[in-house]
This record gives sequence, structure tokens and C-alpha cells, in this order.
Amino acid sequence: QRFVANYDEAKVPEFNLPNPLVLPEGGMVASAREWEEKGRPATLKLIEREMYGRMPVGKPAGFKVVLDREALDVLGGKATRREYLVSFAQDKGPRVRMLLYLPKEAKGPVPAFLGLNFRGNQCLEKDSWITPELGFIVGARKGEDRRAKAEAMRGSAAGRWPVEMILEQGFALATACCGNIDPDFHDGWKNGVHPLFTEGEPGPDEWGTISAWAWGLSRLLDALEGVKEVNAQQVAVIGHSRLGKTSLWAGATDQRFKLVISNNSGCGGAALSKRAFGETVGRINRSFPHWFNGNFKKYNEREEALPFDQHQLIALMAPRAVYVASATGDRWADPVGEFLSVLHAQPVYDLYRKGALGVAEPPAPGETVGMVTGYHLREGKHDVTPEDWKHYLSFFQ
Ligand code: GTR
Repeated sequence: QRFVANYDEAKVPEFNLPNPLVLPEGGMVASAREWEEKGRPATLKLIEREMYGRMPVGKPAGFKVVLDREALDVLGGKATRREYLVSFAQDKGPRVRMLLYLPKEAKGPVPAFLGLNFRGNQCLEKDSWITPELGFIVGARKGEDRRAKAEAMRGSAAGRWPVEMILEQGFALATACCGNIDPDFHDGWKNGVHPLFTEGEPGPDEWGTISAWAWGLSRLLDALEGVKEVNAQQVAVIGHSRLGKTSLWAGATDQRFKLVISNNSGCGGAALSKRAFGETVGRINRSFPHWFNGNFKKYNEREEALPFDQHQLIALMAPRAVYVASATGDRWADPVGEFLSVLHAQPVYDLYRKGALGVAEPPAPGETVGMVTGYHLREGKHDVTPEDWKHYLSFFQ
């Protein structure tokens, strides 16, 4: 049966959002300490079990980082560019090529943005120095000439990664292709990092692809911890769309991330599932059965039965900074639902007396609201643009 998305506010079902301060087993969290001891672990476990799936804990024994290449004078002499090879079981299994830009003028370790990309590092710049991605990329077609495709895509994501603007403001930037961690298609979890740590098919509570990508982001943060020019205590994790869902889950599961940015992450990301506006749980699980775990399929067309919603995912960032961005033309991702998640995470931030959004309704396009939790709505389509980055850069100062 054909899926018809609802875009009518009047047809949003009535729903009750769980209070993020109520513990799943009953009782209420009343202080930051109780949140840390009981609320946070219980909420994390619930969302992990019912949605993204359990991932391996911490840095694996065979974790290895090698500096492979370095270019000392790039972007008109303003930056250094490096490529690191990161592997998880010595030289077995997937190997991630992390591209890192460092500003040249820095006086000490610099804060950094870390985010996965869809189609390879060479999409960030036209420069032929960057190693082309010949492994799996999002949107890959069977039988196509990978090298020709990779070359054709050089610089194609330059608008999504305004490298100069980021570097000029004193930040480092690290990225890697998500397909290096786990290819974005369903093959019963035989590819990517899953078989390194899970024998056979993962159970219904275990990790899908979004968890694998999030786990990979934590490993890239491990790698950044070993780079002396980077202040690994000041790393913002950023992602767009499916990779925005991923940056949120990475920020929730790894408290080392100082700022967590979701760009147009939509359903399964910042948007409230219970609104069923635009993309829904049933639709996303049918189109992308590998993104979430087996348990999440129980909620197809049954959002009301979900024992949590995405505002509780946002609350898992507290008291750290979290920023959500929507676009007016991206109704599929439900901009209102993305705003409401941030708004309804506030009771947890209140325990820390941390700044609220300061508004109860979505702001006008172009305006940033909030200090510790932040939000903006950009005019335009589903994308990441230099305008979005302007908001992120000033929020991270
Ligand atoms: C869409 C999907 C969205 C979003 C997007 C993307 O097809 O329905 O949830 O993740 O892909 O990642 O580009």
C-alpha cells in the first residue's frame, strides 16, 4: 500500500509526550545528580534497546591510527591537511580514512568539528590531493565505475563543508565517509564493522547501521585524542539527514562530545515520532530496515505505543550543548517536530539551570534561538549550507 505523508497540522494525532523526568520503572528525577545516577542511564538504555541498538563499548583492543599523508600548505597557506587511517581490529575489517584540516595560525590545541560525509572525502574540495573514495558511498549503483564516479564528484559537497570559513574561525575539521564504517544497505549485517564485534545476525536489541556509524564517530574522536593540535575536549559532532540522526545518537552515547549538531535529521533524529508528520516510523523502517534495530519495527504505525520520544534523545545531551536546525522546504523532516524535541528536553536542562530556548514557538527563518540548547529554521530545501554553518560557528564560540 502506498505511503501518503501527512503535512496537515490538523491531522497530527493527539499524543502524550512522556515526561523526561519520569523514570521508566516509575518515580521522578528531582536533581541533576538523580538525573545522572538514574534518569540518564535508564533513558539511554530504553532508547538503545527499542530503537538504535546496543553497540560495543569503548575503544576496541585492536584499535589503530596511522598518519598516512600530510600536505603542509593548503587553502592558500592557511591550513594543513592530513589523512589518517583508522582501523578497529588491527588490519582486519573496515579501514576508515579520516581527513583532517588544521588551521596554521593556531597558538595551541584548537576546537574541532567532526562529521561523517555521504560520498567520500574528495567531495569536500576540487583538489586532486584528497584520496578518492572507492568503497561504498551513499547512492552507489551496482556495476558503476567507482574511480570515474569518485573523480566526477570531487568538490561536489563543497557547499556542505565550507572549509575555509570553518578554518578561518580557528576550528579544525575532521571527516570520513560513512560507508567506510558501515555501507548504507541491508545485507544482514555482513558488511562494515558489525561482523568484527557481533557473531551472526545482531539480536533485536543490537546495533543497526546508525549505531555503527555513531560508534565510528566515537572511534574518530579517539583518533582525534591522539592529535596534539586538536583540543579533543572541545569537539562538536555534526551530521546532516541520516548522518544527523547519527550525530545525535553519537552525542547521546558519548559524553565526550561538547556540542551535538543535528542538521535536518528528521524522523529517527530530532523530529518527534509521535507527530507522524512527514516521514513516519513505519515508512523509515520499511525504506531503511538496516538503520534501526529489530525492536523499533514494533512501532510501525504504532507511534502511540513508543515508551519515549525524541525529546528524550535531546535530553541525553544535558548539560552539554545541543543544536538542531531545520529547513522550511524540508517538511518530510517535520521542522515543527524538530523544534518541539528541543523545547521538551528543557526539564532536564532545568535541573542544571542551563539556558532555555527562550521561546515556545518556532522562530522565524534565519533567527537563532537558545544558548545551551539552540535551534534555527533556514529558508530553503533539505541540505546543509554555509548559512547553517554560520549559525553553528557562532553557537560554538
Ligand atoms: C531520506 C530519508 C530521511 C533522510 C534522508 C537522507 O530518504 O527518508 O530520513 O535520512 O534520506 O539521509 O538523506
